[in-house]
Amino acid sequence: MRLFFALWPPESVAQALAGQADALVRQYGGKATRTETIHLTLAFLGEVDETLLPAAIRAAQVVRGKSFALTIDRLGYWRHNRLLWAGCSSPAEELRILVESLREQLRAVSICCDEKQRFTPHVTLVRKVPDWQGALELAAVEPITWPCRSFLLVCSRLASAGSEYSAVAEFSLANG
Ligand code: 2AM
Repeated sequence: MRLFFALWPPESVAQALAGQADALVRQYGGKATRTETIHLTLAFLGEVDETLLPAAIRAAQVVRGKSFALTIDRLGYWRHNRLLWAGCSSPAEELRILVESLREQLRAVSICCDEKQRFTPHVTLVRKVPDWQGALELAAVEPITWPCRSFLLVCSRLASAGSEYSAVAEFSLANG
């Protein structure tokens, strides 16, 4: 099964981000992320044998993260995978601690996650942007506040309409 840990936005935040995605598609083309699949990946495990699922859940239960709020206030473009994304000009420190702690706990039970690249918190809004030569840093956006009180372990399946995600487990973040 294909697994990843992610923050999932409350409905109002998902709607606001979907509005951004639609505006970007009108301007640049590409394929907007469906509202119900908008998320921020914390750790991507990839294809994992089902027998490792209990260990992945236990690893996340050990993480003692604190709740926090993200301010989504910038847009970026990655040319290598033709993604337009939304992110934070100053991500909450609690997010960095959460990701480090989660990855450490996963390593402790020998579950690998993609750590080759530096963690850049991002929400993919548009995929398959057609040959765009524009700037990689886009204009700032009206800030969206995203309260984060839990994170999810998510299973991803490829369907005809794109990836379908289902939550496998939810992990609370303590009040800050
Ligand atoms: P993306 O939005 O930047 O494509 C489910 O596929 C989630 O895992 C997506 O948020 C995706 O990030 C992320 N993901 C997919 N492949 C990945 C990889 N090799 N390394 C890190 N994250 C990945």
